[in-house]
Amino acid sequence: MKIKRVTVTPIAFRDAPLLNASGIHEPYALRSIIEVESDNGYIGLGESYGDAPALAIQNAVKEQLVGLDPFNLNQLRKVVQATVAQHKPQSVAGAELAPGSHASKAVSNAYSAFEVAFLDLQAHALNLPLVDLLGGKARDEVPFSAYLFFKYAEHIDSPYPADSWGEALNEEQIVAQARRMIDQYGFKSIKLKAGALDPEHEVNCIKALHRAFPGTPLRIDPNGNWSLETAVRMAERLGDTLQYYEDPCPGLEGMAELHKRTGLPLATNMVVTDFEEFRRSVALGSVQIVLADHHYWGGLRATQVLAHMCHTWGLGVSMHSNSHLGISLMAMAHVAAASPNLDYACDTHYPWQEADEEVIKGGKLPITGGAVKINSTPGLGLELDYDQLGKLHEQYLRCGIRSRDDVRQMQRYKPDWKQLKPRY
Ligand code: GKR
Ligand code: MG
Repeated sequence: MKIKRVTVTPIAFRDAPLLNASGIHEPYALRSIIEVESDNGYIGLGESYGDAPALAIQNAVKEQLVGLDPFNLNQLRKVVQATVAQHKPQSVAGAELAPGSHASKAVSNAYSAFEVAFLDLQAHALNLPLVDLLGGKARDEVPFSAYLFFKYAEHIDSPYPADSWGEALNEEQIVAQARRMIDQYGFKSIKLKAGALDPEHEVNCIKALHRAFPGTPLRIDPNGNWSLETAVRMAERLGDTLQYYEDPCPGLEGMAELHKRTGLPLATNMVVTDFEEFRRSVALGSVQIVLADHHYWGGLRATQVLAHMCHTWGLGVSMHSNSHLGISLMAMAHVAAASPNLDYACDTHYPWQEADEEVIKGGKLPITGGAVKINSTPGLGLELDYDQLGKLHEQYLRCGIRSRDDVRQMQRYKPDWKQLKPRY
């Protein structure tokens, strides 16, 4: 079996005005949809970053994959390494919260983008679900967490009609957002994206969630936007309400000190983003839970290695997410299903994506009882809807956004706004 066609299609889909430490989401999120087709008619799918630097590398790699054996992942890695060495990518300004946009992650990002498609193709050719190529199912369904955001009711200059979630800036609105997500998807854990408003207010919102959903595991994630002193003070106010405290303050040293002073379990997708940072974190005792993400950790197999390392060092594993569609959701679910110790509910932005903007046949994937089911259809079990792909590609061409920049977007609302690290 040889690869005969590879396509990379950039797409843009509507994204809500969600607030975070770097500012606010732009009206469209970018992704790339990858198809790898073999000479005997199988197609493997992948979904990855759609920012300009990531796309440039994916496009340069794709040309070199025709003729390759889709089982030869070492060859894929060689092609990716050589291509990145030629491209010398720059980091995208204003996207610090999207670890995949860091230049240092270029090899692992691009490798992962194609590895998922190669594995999907392999699994189709073998008539097996992808999870079987990762060692088989450790669980039949993968739990995800409700992912709450402070948000405005609509984007500046109303590029399209407001989303149906409405404004969420106060306790009542955040509790209502959680209630709607739980009613609709059955989530059994809740994460609140913080670092956007006053920390005392954000902690009050966690307390309101604690009162409204007693017994539900809660997490707060200020994306390193609180100083160590603020994170300690908020920890005192939070008491034992949290399942874990995600990236409250910056840096491996800061997190280590915070853990020493509070004893709280700390999770991260910011200070441990590769195996070198993992090593330093273990030496310092910085974090107790690592949030995996196959998109920048170097694919599904590397994510399993990470999970295994966490097991070896007695750390927990959970999963990070950025705005994404169904191919990413299913890839996350398959690797989580195949990783026995990935047993915290994973993050997902999927509920924020509109029902009419999925690229896979049949529309948005179901999340029921808070979980995604792994079924036994070959590969990821997905096919592209080419009308939808065309529509979202047209939207990409029209929207004018080429790299995520939450800082610049916030400056459209507040011209004097500056990113400070940490702000509080
Ligand atoms: O989409 O605003 C967002 C998130 O803040 C995202 O950029 C982060 O990478 O979800 C992420 C996180 O858990 O830190
Ligand atoms: Mg996070």
